[in-house]
Amino acid sequence: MNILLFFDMICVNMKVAIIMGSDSDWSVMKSAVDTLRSFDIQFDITVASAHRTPNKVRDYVLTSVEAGTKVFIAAAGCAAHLAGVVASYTTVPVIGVPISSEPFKGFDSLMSTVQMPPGVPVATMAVNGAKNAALFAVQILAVADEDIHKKLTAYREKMAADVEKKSEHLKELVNNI
Ligand code: RP5
Repeated sequence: MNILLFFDMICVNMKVAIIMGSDSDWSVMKSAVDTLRSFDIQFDITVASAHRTPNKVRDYVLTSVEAGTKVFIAAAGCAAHLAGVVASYTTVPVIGVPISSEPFKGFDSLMSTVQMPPGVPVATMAVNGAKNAALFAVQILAVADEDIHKKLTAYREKMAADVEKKSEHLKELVNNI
């Protein structure tokens, strides 16, 4: 793949790059996209496989770093080496999302993503943990961005308020039995 073509494809202000091993990972990864959008975080997304298209993975990572990407999210299933391979090409933080797949329900993906050798870490989320991957990316960006930090604080406050509402609702239900 031509490097210049990648420059055309990648938004200059992009903060997060999402790489999926296959388009079949999209149904899980959609929640990462939804979450990044809810924080107004610019991102790029592509399909590139550590095994099927290793050269594309390398070109995409190097071009994204050049374009200013601050965090990678790499999602893959089966023998999920994608996040580790992405991490091998950059010192930009890499968040791994092991995707659930048959016949091991994501345990294979989890082990392949989380068991990195010392020296090249991947921040591995839960199996299918796409939403937390996006939130963790937002947290990394928030360290150096006050606007994002404020949005994160508001997000946490709303989450806590929602838990309280649920608690009150449950009490009402129990009292009316
Ligand atoms: C992995 O193999 C992908 O990330 C996907 O989770 C899994 C199956 O890929 P497909 O055969 O559906 O393309 O590389």
